[in-house]
Amino acid sequence: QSNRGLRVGFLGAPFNKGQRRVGVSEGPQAVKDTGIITSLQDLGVDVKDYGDVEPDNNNNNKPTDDAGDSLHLGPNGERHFEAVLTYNQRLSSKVGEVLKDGRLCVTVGGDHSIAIGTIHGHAHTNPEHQVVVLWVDAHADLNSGTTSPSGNMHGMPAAFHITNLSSRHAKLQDGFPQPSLATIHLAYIGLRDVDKGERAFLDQLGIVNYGMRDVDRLGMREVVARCLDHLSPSTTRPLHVSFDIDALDPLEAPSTGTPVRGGLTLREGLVVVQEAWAGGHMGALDLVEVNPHLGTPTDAAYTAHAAKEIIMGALVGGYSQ
Ligand code: B3U
Ligand code: MN
Ligand code: MN
Repeated sequence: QSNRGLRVGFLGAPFNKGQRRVGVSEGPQAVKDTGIITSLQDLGVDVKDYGDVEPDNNNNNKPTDDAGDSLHLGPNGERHFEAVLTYNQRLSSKVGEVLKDGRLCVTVGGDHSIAIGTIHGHAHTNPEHQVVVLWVDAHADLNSGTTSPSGNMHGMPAAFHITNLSSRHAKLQDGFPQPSLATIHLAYIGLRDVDKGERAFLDQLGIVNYGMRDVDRLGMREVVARCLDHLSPSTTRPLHVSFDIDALDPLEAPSTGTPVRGGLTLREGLVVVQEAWAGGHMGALDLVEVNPHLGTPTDAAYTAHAAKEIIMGALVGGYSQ
């Protein structure tokens, strides 16, 4: 199998204000340090590095628990509401730029709040303003300010995109972000730490979600097959994969902000992205929540390596040559 013809754009999103731990803004560099771009080029992929979308200077990219840093709460208690949304507005445009260059857009975070911008950019660049989203995560990231136990916006990005939930979210004055997803255009894999309000949304809206028990019972091949069958990505409705590294078990990916035991093996994570790759129509991929400041340097390198494997699996189906 040749990867000639595959064109990829790499974006770094070193943003950390969607949560409270220092270091997740070093995620893009840690993943790049694995040599992923060279590895892809060695496999015949045309890769362009678009660099990082830098957070505003006046945001300083300080984590939200820094002493003396005002929280700038949103109308429903969202921490750093405006900083998160203005950053994502810029990120959305940049993702659009990469896609208009005819490249599959890979965005490396950063915390998961950056999926507000990546999915927005992907959806609104598409002529039909539509994408389908496969969300791979221990968490549903479906909170609103009122249901969130933490006020952390990395626990909210999915909800901003769902048309039926967006009225629960305040927006920037110019209306950003505009929702683009019907509930049938989102599916989850890997859930095991879902808040009460999130569970209510999943059930009420009938959003397809496969938790760890489903993975145990059905096996990952069946779980992914069902998700892809449900989402049915196509040229008019390309696939966006938003992969939170904490979907993997902490034994596989220890350096992340909110690890939850009992997660996916790296192999299971690879089955998800390889099947998504095999099905075609992937337009964009997020890889988020790698925090190289957490754990030992060995943990950090191990986690970044897992991230590299997941990205390679999604882009070229793995290393098979
Ligand atoms: N659901 C919790 C915890 C959480 C969400 N996403 C992460 N952690 N990474 C919340 O704060 O919304
Ligand atoms: Mn997440
Ligand atoms: Mn998560």
